Amino acid sequence: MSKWHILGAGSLGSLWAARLAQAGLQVQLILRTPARVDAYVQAGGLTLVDQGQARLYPIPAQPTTHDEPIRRLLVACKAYDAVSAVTQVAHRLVEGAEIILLQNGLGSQEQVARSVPHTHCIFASSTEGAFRKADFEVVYAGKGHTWFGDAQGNAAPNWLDELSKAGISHDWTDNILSRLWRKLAINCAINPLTVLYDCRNGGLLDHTDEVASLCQELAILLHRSGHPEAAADLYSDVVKVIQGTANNYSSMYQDVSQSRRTEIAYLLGYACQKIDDLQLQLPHLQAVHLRLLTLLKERGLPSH
Ligand code: NAD
Ligand code: KPL
Repeated sequence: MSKWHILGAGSLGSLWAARLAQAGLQVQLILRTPARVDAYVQAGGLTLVDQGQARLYPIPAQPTTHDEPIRRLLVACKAYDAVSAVTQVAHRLVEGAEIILLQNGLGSQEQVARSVPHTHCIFASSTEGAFRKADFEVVYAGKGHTWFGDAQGNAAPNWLDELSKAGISHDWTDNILSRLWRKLAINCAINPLTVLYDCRNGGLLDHTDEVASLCQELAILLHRSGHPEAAADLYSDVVKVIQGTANNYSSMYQDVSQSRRTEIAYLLGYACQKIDDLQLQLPHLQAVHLRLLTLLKERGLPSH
């Protein structure tokens, strides 16, 4: 049984680490620097708050500079940090090591796969919800599901059984890119508008014409990008997500309101780059992208 090395002890990384450790699996956290490891040791481990109950998990942690070889790596950084984080441990990855990429959106997965060609990358698309309450303390906010797949068409790995043992709801798909595109499209139809209208997801029910125009253009983009199945019933699904999460603030809204860097380059930015590459004219998407970039600039936040 390979050890689970987890790169990044933020929201999702901690959620995964705690559940795998609880199932008796070998877990090793990898933190940015020796100073972060010292702070982690001071905290006594990771705390996961699930249904109001806090539990401490004293999972071992090591810095990226450690020399232990890595056979299985779960990358739990933001999309914009994924390549640089993986590069920091590239020398530790054995030939054929498995890398599981939890990043939202598209673009970072290909960047990572290109940067470590001696490994085998598996992409994931997750609807789990977790947020950081404090350093090394994470709240499990909403149970979701994670899809895994191999864009190169390789068969499902045998560690999926370990996820079942850890109670991590999942499935394998032969078309992970289509799943990632579908989630990207849903995020592109909701997240930027919540920032621009300064509202919860439910506030978009007052702007359904604009949501519908974005969905129409996203469906064209999905078809032209080779993922027509990801376009099916997009608008009705987006409205269901808006209604089902009406009281929530989108992840992009939360990032902007807390002056944190967003993952825009891997969501709407990725979609607009694809529109340019395909020489399409999808004016609503392009206009929302520009409005969002302007807003980020005004707030002093990066556009990438
Ligand atoms: P997060 O910011 O809570 O955690 C990222 C962690 O990575 C941080 O602790 C950061 O310090 C660490 N990190 C960055 N660079 C590093 C490096 N070089 N070495 C070691 N650690 C490093 O982010 P998150 O919310 O867990 O999101 C991770 C990814 O999962 C994102 O792409 C996000 O969109 C996606 N996602 C998150 C959720 C969620 O509910 N949080 C749900 C679905 C998908
Ligand atoms: O995934 C989301 C996000 O906020 O990033 C949605 C589905 C829009 C829910 O808020």
